[in-house]
Amino acid sequence: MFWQKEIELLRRDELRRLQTERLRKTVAAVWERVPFYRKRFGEAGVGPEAIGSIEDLCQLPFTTAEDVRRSYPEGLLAAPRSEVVRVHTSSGTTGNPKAIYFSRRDLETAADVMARCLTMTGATKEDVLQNMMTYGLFTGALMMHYGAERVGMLIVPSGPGHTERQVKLMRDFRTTILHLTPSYALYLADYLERQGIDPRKDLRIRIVYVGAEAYTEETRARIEAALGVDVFNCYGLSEMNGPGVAFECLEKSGLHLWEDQYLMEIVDPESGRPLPEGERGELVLTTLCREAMPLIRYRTRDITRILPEPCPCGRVHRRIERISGRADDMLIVRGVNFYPQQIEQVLMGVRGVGRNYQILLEQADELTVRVELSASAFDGRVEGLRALQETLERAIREEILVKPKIELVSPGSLPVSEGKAKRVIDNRTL
Ligand code: DLL
Repeated sequence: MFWQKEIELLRRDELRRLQTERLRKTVAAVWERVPFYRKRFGEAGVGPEAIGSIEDLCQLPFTTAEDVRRSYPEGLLAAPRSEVVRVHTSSGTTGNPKAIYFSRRDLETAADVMARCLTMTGATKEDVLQNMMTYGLFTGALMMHYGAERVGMLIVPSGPGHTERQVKLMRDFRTTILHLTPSYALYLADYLERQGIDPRKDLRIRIVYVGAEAYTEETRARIEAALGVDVFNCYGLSEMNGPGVAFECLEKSGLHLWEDQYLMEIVDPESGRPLPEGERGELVLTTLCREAMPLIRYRTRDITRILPEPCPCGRVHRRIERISGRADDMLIVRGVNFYPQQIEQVLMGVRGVGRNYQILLEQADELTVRVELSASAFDGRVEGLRALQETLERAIREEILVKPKIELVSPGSLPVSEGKAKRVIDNRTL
């Protein structure tokens, strides 16, 4: 099903023409109205006249998260304040958050793009969406909310947490779709199992939208199996409208990135050098339609690759692979580099492992992985647990080339956060 069929099925040459026109307009707008960009372009020795086609994009300088953070609280506004109707913030690990502004038209466009995503997965106005993301400065809940409203769904704006109440709401309002983080989805699955609630019989959920955190295919498989639903991956970031920048279609094999809205590039995360299509690197995005706060060549720090093959669903917008992690999240232990998701991938594929884990880094580069047991493994005998411990030690060492210490803990005993999961605790001092 399509929401904006004429755009979703645009021919590639038509899409290119549209992108070129929008890019030139965006570059001219930031040159004229954003002192930050005029200065940056000047330093790089380029101006709007240098941008004749999308191939010329690489002449423009990058924008980094630090650039956006430094512009707080005014933001990199390209519209008069009187034309701006919303601000969202995205908190970094340190210092000021990033302030992202939207005009009325920006919000309208974002709602339509989100409606495209939802319709693409088979959702209709008959659905009831329980929005379990955080409402507020975070874009996660509100942008989904407006998209679902545009489709005409009944929305239950429950926000996260209070799992007992969530289940009551699901029952009372006959919820068919959930929107939540993967870590909360795992927790919910665990909670239902502990309460003896069978989601297939007792609830009506058929679709789950999961995003805001990196997670693995193994985690998706677990959520689908536990809840008896289809899980679709939703990617986005506040700097680009929040959720719905890229979304999976019914094929569930890569996420269509809406190329009429964003120009994508993949660059080497170290050097910033553009990489050939198909190679894995850092995703860089340029907004094509934003009025209030356009961003040029924004370094997302997210690692992925473009899947160049056409999608059987017919949409021309190219797909990206599931985000495998953030360049900033890479861990270095005893001189070896790896991403936390590599550990998750191993854990979620092993029977006996429950639904939550924590990675601890201590002095002397000691790596400990705390793993919740599944309910059935927890009731098992000690010998079984020792074997499980050895299996995990071996499998993780094979994957990341560092031998971890495995601590098995009881189901539900590790902390669950209401927002994004915090799974890595690094107690090493430099
Ligand atoms: O997390 C927007 C969002 C909300 C996306 C709800 C999807 C669903 P920020 O707080 O600005 O915005 O964080 C953006 O989260 O750069 C990625 O590192 C990570 N991220 C978001 N979605 C995914 C995903 C929202 N599906 C940052 N897979 C991004 C992996 C994701 N990482």
